[in-house]
Amino acid sequence: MKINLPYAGIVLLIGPSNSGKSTLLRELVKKGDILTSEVISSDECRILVGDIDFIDYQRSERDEADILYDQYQHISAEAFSILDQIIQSRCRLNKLTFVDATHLYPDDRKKYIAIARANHVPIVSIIMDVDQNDLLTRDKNRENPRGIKRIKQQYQVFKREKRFIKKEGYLATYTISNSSAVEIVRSNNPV
Ligand code: DTP
Repeated sequence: MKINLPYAGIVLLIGPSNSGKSTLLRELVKKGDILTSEVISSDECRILVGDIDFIDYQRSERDEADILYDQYQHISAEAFSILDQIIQSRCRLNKLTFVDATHLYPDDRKKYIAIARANHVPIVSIIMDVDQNDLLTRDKNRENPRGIKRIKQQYQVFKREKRFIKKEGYLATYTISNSSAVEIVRSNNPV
């Protein structure tokens, strides 16, 4: 699939855990289609501010799970605050930025549509549409599995949301399930 990208703005990856967002972006960097500095990921921002990218609170007993959940929420809030500031700066500098996070809930996506509008740059979405069974199989083989419950919850939200995404105001929306078939075409026109 050919994906046309603007010169500057935001490229929002959308998909549950294990849908291959980071893998796709890594492949594009490796092919030389995009720069490492053009990718900003919520996991990396969590590590930058809180030393971890994931806390598996769902596997703990109730009291401990509550504490771990709170910890994860605090780290995530700080991580997204940094992430959003970097995106805003990059938009002001007329740079292109790929945002690697799940963006499953409408408010998560609206925030970036608003940032793009406020900075007069376009926003494009890339939906990673992968079957639940594949998501679960990939989770089992992953170094830090996100857990069956979490993947199933995320998939339910994704299934409900995906039909609305196209109408949210993106310059273009691309749906992909196989990252190896992606061809990137970038605009050279800075206006
Ligand atoms: P998260 O939101 O949890 O960071 P993601 O970025 O959507 O997840 P990753 O690209 O990090 O997903 O991939 C998670 C795991 O799935 C990893 O072990 C690699 C595997 N994976 C990703 N894409 C594919 C694919 N196309 N085929 C097989 N396995 C894949």
